Amino acid sequence: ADPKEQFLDILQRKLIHSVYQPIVSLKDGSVLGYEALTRGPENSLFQSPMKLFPYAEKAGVLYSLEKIAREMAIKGAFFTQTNEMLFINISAAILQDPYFAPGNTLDLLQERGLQPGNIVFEITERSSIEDFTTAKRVLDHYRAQGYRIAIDDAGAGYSSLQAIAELNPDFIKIDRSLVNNIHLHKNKEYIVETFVTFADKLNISLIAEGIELKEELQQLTRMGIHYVQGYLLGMPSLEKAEIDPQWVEL
Ligand code: G
Ligand code: G
Ligand code: MN
Ligand code: NA
Repeated sequence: ADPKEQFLDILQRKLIHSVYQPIVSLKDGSVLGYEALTRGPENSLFQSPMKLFPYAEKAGVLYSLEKIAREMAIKGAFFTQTNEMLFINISAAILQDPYFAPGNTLDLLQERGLQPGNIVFEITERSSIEDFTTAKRVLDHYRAQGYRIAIDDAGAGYSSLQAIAELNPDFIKIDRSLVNNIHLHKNKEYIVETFVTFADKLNISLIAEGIELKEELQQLTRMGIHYVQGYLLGMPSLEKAEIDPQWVEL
């Protein structure tokens, strides 16, 4: 069918859902929470979020799609403990919109007995934020309501450490390109070391992403990373991932 028709059908009938990938504490193996990753209908042009979100942005309906994605992420999430967190990706473009995250997010949370503190909004640093002042104001506004903020894909994009510090996030997620074979590349090790020092001074929690090998996990554990995420620990899934306790005893 025509892409436009397919896309409109998805939007109108809310034909998206999230899969959830665990984020694990290296201190005790507990699950900090899950990252929600949006999926469109299976076998459609828009199954991948990399098709879905850019199409919405071009069509001028990113805000509507983001709103539905948040709704479906919250409705579909499994919470076994009240202190677990749900990490939700948001497009950088949304930060230029002062009406982002309207009251319905709060209603959805309350329906499930959850609070803004259970939600972490992930903002990628891959696309540069055009109007930094507005973005910072929007983020400060959400933090004041109790939501938490993570800078996603750190080390891969355009943000300086100064810009990251200014946004004052609760979490920094180190991009998987830095994690990939970190045990074999001294340069990657030095960059991650810098993040460890920086995060420690500013009291920010560090999450390393994209861990696939036990050598990577060993290295990151030695370096003092707080939390880890990746295929080795758990795949994005509709079901709650079981964490293998061996990984935190390395
Ligand atoms: O698992 P994966 O192929 O889902 O994700 C591909 C990309 O799509 C990642 O960069 C991820 O951050 C992004 N993404 C996944 N879900 C969402 C979402 O709900 N909103 C936005 N803005 N991006 C998402
Ligand atoms: O941009 P962001 O970090 O939100 O994107 C997350 C993306 O990374 C999703 O597409 C998710 O499916 C993918 N992902 C999660 N864990 C791993 C991993 O261990 N290896 C790789 N290659 N991708 C991963
Ligand atoms: Mn992410
Ligand atoms: Na990321």
